[in-house]
Amino acid sequence: MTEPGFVPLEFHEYPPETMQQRAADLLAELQRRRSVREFSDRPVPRDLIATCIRAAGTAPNGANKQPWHFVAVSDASVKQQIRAAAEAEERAFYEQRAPQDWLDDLAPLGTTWQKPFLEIAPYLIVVLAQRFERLPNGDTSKNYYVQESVGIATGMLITALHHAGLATLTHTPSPMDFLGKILQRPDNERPFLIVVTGYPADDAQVPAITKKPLDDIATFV
Ligand code: IYR
Repeated sequence: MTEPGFVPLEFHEYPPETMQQRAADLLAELQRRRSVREFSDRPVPRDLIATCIRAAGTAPNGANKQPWHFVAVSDASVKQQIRAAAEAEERAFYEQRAPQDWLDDLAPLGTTWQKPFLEIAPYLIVVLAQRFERLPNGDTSKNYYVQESVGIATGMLITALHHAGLATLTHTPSPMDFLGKILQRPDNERPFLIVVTGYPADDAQVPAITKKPLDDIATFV
């Protein structure tokens, strides 16, 4: 491969007060983000989803391999298949597999095996992690820090969708191999999670839970 070389950094410097204001504004916006489980079926423009996926694709990642793929599902029959397969796994989880302490931890969230939002929400963005890359000549090429890279990209996707004015839910049916099959994804990809997105239902409610204070989550040395 030819070396891409180097270009000057495009860096925006702000006055210190502006920096503080920008940080506080973003904090306030992110504090309004909640995981939503009651969605409206109101449509969302495909271009909006595409722009948010492009934002996710700017994430820092191992050796710039960009080891992710996003499948934005709006097709009703594909959503129906995903719901049916996810509910089968979730039912086994809630009724058999989950240890009691896990169920106790989930109780305040009010979750059950039923996932109607998988059909109601206009978009299910399935995030897939590419464990390695398949080159056009059939060779494989290594990817690095795949979980970290895809996790960061997913965080940026959720932030972009929230910033654009959409509600999201990170949904992790387990196991979720069925997603690769339904979506006919290649064997180098593993489903990472589903970002359910759309407008919230008019009467949507969220659990009365809070975030830890700064002192609990940060230490300055
Ligand atoms: N995947 C299940 C269970 C679940 C697990 C955790 I950890 C959560 O924070 C929420 C749900 C489900 O989606 O219901």
